[in-house]
Amino acid sequence: MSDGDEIGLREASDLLGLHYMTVYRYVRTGRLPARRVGGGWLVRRSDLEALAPTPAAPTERGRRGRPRHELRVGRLVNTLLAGDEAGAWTVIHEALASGATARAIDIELIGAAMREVGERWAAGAASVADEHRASAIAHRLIGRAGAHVSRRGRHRGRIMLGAPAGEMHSLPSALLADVLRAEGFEVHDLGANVPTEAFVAFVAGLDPVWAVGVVVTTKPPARALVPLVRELRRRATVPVVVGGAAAIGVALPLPAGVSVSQSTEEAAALLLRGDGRRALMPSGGGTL
Ligand code: B12
Repeated sequence: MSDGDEIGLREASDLLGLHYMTVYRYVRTGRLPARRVGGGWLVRRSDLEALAPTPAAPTERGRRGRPRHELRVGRLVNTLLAGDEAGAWTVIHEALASGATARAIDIELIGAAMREVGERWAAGAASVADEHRASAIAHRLIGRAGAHVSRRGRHRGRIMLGAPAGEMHSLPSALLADVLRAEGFEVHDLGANVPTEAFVAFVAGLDPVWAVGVVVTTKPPARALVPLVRELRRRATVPVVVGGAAAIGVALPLPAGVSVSQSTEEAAALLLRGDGRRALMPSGGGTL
């Protein structure tokens, strides 16, 4: 018998803004507690709240008054964690269809969803395998969405991105790469854990390079960061922008000509400008 707090899977999927099969998968995998009644399942409304994402920046409003953007991030988190790639793409596709920019898709949607995946993992609500599967799907979503948001025609310059040896997060540069491509740049993203020599030789061989972005996500920043940036400046005299979650508020002994960005927006602006010569660390740690 239902106790009033319980609802069927159809209503639950409607409330979560997810496909029925995604919610069914949650039940079958134990992510959503459920009670079998006759041929169907009942779940508690209160358990649905645990699946809701943390609030994101409000934009337009959805049917139930929750910001549409927040609903999309929530649906993306849920589909990513359920391994529902088709459902995840539907969320991205809807956002593209409503005119979302590369920034909105990559940073505000996929990036926000991956940060939430990290919160769930840190809280023990998602396994390491769930997180790996979500990351793999996120990479493919970025690739598919990229084809829709990249600008065609002659490019404005070439930007190199990558993470130093020891830094295993590749999504941050993949996300920023699409934002820069949408601005008309040719972007080469070397991804995570790039050996110093390989990174420097590649940049030096790709002359002319407009700017290089080096991203660190895990705190403390990978030990290879400083030697990499020094070598980049020594052998390829290009503007270098260091950034990412692990660079925020950190004093790094970096050479002159290297900017340390404190946000995604700032990193994008510095790379697009290509001057990279401004010392940004308020503590004075940005240049030596
Ligand atoms: C997916 C993931 C992984 C995957 C990465 C898969 C991949 N291919 O990228 C795997 C499983 C490999 C992984 C490994 C680890 N992870 Co992890 N991971 C994550 C997770 C869930 C998502 C990362 C992500 O893509 N975020 C989305 C983007 C949008 O986030 P972002 O960092 O803000 O990125 C933006 C900015 O960096 C910005 N940006 C700003 N300035 C600049 C400048 C430049 C030049 C560029 C290019 C970009 C840029 O661009 C991005 C776009 O907006 C995060 C959670 C989180 N909060 O991010 C944890 C997280 C980053 N991981 C964490 C940890 C602890 C680890 C491990 C140490 C776990 C372990 N014990 O092994 C290892 C790290 C190993 C290493 N040495 O690097 C912690 C880090 C905590 C800390 N103190 O640093 C987090 C925050 C999880 C948590 N809540 O604790 N992880």
